[in-house]
Formats: sequence, structure tokens, C-alpha cells
Amino acid sequence: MKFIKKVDSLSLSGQTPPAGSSEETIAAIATPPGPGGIGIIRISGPLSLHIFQKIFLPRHKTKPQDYESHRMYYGWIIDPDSGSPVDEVLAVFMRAPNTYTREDVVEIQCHGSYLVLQEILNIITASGARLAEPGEFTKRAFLNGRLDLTQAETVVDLIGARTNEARSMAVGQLQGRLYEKVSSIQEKLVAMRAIMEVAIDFPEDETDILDHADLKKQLKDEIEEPLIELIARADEGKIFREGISAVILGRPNVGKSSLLNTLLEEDRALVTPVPGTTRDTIEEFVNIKGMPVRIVDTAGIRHTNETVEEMGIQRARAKLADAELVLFMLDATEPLAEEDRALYSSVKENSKKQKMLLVLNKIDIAPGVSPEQYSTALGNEPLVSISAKEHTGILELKDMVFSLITGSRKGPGWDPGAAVVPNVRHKGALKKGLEACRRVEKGLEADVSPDLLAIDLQSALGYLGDIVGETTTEDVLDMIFEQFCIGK
Ligand SMILES: Nc1nc2c(ncn2[C@@H]2O[C@H](COP(=O)(O)OP(=O)(O)OP(=O)(O)O)[C@@H](O)[C@H]2O)c(=O)[nH]1
Ligand SMILES: [Mg+2]
Repeated sequence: MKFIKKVDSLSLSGQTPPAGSSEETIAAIATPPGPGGIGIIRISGPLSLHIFQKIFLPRHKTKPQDYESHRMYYGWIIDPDSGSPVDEVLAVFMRAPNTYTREDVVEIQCHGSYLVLQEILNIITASGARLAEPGEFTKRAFLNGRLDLTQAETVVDLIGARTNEARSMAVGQLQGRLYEKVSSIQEKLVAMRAIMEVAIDFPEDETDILDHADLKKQLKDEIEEPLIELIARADEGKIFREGISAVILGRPNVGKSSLLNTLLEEDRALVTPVPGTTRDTIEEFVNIKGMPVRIVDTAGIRHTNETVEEMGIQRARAKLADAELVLFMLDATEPLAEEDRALYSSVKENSKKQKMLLVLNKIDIAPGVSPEQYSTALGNEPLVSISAKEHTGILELKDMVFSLITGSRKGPGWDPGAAVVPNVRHKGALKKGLEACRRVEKGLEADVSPDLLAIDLQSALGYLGDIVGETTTEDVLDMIFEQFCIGK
């Protein structure tokens, strides 16, 4: 899919596109599907004003050629072919470059009915625009230099943020926090490459120009250290941005569904005294100290001859495979059962990567129970005692989940809004950049010629350029913007 195509429909308007733009005009519904108070349609590109003039009838006698930029107008959208009114709207024309895409933009606020929105969109496309692809508005904002690639990418994170912490992180990145970090490392690399170039040009003075010890120190302190720091941050970022998945496992009736309900603070799953109540898996998001956690309640695992229950148990095992955390539930009113031990061993055998937390439930009716007897028998895994019914121990459970997953790196003072958190794509490029720097370091030690050092410095610069979008290839860009929704 090629992004930029030349406009061939300009003859429609008899107008010239704004300077610096030769793209097609695109349009999309920007608000989510479903009825709402207001629905918004966005148009961007050289024909925006022309289309607006054609389909909008202002209430006050403003002449279409006199529309001011960034001013809201009240009026009607009219089907230009039939002259029939479509909806009563508020609309704004915004002249490039002070717009989201840096192109001419029109936004129409109509009633939030899908049929109205669709009809207006049809009229717009019949008037010379084409439907926007997913993320195309933001892609244009990036291609036209309004956002760097890290800022454009974080628009998706901001829209999809499930917790305040994730939102705060996305806003920080939208403000350019990651971009600034990467740019400052790039500057240091450029400065170092400049020194290499001088050494290449004046080989007779090379030993004076290249102070190896000093260059190595600079490379380590000012370039490699910040890169290592950023790489370490990427995993934290992933936890808050994408969240983790936790599966509640245990034999029937230990209180798995009760725990899900307690964490959700609603009666989501059926709870009964009958063992084998939950047949299917049930998944919901819970906010645990800012971490979006997908909690999966499962069918209690036991030997059974019943087909439906057995299917539920198979599903529970399948969910285990993609979980980062197992909440292994035990019943404090009963001693550890053979089924508990068997289940524990099979979890440990099948899934070495997961973290585990033993959750000893029903302590409200087993007050004297000693938790140690359970944990010592089950590999000394960390344990929390709770009552899902009385809601006791839930805060401790959340604290333990948080520190198991994050390694307790963040205390209460951690400020996600100030954090710089690269995503997986950035992490890959940062690592390659770091490798290139380490080659330079080795080269300095081995006294290799400055032109070879300059090659590795240049390659490190290339990787960092990929992060901010200076050197990113078209297919990587396509991959990034395909994750967006239409209209963004
Ligand atoms: N006293 C007490 N009872 C609890 C507690 N948690 C759950 N129960 C009771 O234990 C029974 C089983 O609870 P569920 O949440 O359905 O257990 P489950 O593990 O989901 O059971 P299955 O879906 O059958 O595997 C119900 O009668 C609950 O009311 C608790 O903390 N204290
Ligand atoms: Mg259940």
C-alpha cells in the first residue's frame, strides 16, 4: 500500500492546493460507532474547503468564500445533488498549517447517529474526498512534520489507555519526552562522528585529535548509559501500556469466581456452593495500582467424566499458557489436598516462565490456619491470605501482584507522567544502537582507523533515526499506522 498519491481530482475545485501539499483529500468518521450526543467527521487535504463550501449552508449569511479559519459556523449539511438537508451541524474550517495534519482540515459536528454520519460521509466522498485509511490523519501529521514518530505512535496508546498511569505515560510521550531523550543521544553521536571526520581529514594529526580514553568515557557515560537506561524502561512501559494477563487457577469451590467478583467490585461470575460452577473462562480487566491486568477466571480443575466441565478445564489450561501470572487459589478451611499438589506440579512443569502467587482464601472461617503449611508444601511460593467474601487481604494481594510483576522497582513516588518508556519497536532499535556503540568502544580499544569507527557511529545514528521516524521505512510506517482506528 503506497501512501502518497498525486491528486488528479483538483480540476473539481478549480482551486490550487495549499503550498507543500499534493495529496488526496481524505475523510472519515472520527467518533466511535454507536449512537451518541455528537458525531464528528473529519476531512483533511487540499479539497477540504471546496467540499465544505459545496455541502454546508450557513445559518447566517456568510458567503462561502468568506469562511474564516478556525471559526465555528452553525448551519446545515445539504446534499448538493438534491438540495435536501441532511443534518443541522456546527462546522469549522482550519487552514493549513495550524491543524492536526498540517493540511487544510474541516471538522463537522453533527448529531451522533450512525446513519447521519454515514450519509454526510457519502456526500463528502461524492464531492471529491476518499475514505481515510486507519491512522491516516496521524500519519499525515507525522509525514508533514507536526509529530515525530514516537509522538504519532503514542496517539494509539493514549486512545487505548486503560489506566490513569498508562494515560499519563502516553501524554508524556505525546509531549515529546522520548523524542527529546533520543535526540539528545543522537546529538552526542553526531558530535563524536564529527571528531572522527576531522581525524579522517587530517590523518597526520590523528593521535592528537582522537583522545581514545576520553572518547571511550564519553561514549560510555553520555551514549551507552542513557541507551541502557531506556532499554530497561521499555519492559516497564509494556506492563503499563499493554497490561498483563493473570489466570486464577485452583480446584473447584476454592473461591476463584468470588475473587474475580471482589476484584471487579461487581457480581460478574456465578458463585455457588456447588463445585464445578464455572464451566467456561471469564475474562475482565482490573486496574491493579495502575497496571491493567486481564484476570481470567477458570473452571475448577479436577478429574471429571463430564464433557462440558472437561472442556472448561481444557480452556483453563490453555489460558495458563499465555498468562504472565498465576493466582493459585487454596481453601483455608481444608488441608492441602492431593489435587492441589497435582495441579501445582502440572503448572510448574508446563509453564516455567510464569510468576505465581498462592492465594489462601476463606480465612474468615478458618482464622487459626497457618499459611506456612501451604507454602512450604508448594515450593515456598509467595502467599497472601484473603477472604474473597469479606474482602479482606485484597489490598495486600494487589500489592503483591504489583511487586511480583514490576519487581517493586517503583515505589509510591513513581511518576508515570515523567517516565520515558520506549515500546517494543523502540527497544529493538535501541539495542541495535547500543551494539553499534559497543563496536565503536571495542574499535577505540583496538586502535582501529577513524573511518571504521565512523561507520559504526553512523549505524547507531541510523537506528536512533528509525525510532523518531527520520529513517523509518515505508513498510514499518504502514505497520505502525495500521494499528490505528479509522478517523484517527
Ligand atoms: N466463607 C467464605 N466463603 C467463600 C469465600 N470465597 C468463596 N466462598 C464460597 O465458596 C463457594 C464457592 O465459591 P466460588 O467463587 O464459586 O468458587 P470457584 O472456585 O469459582 O468454584 P468453581 O467455579 O466451581 O470451580 C461459594 O459458596 C462461595 O460463597 C470466602 O472468602 N469465605
Ligand atoms: Mg467459579
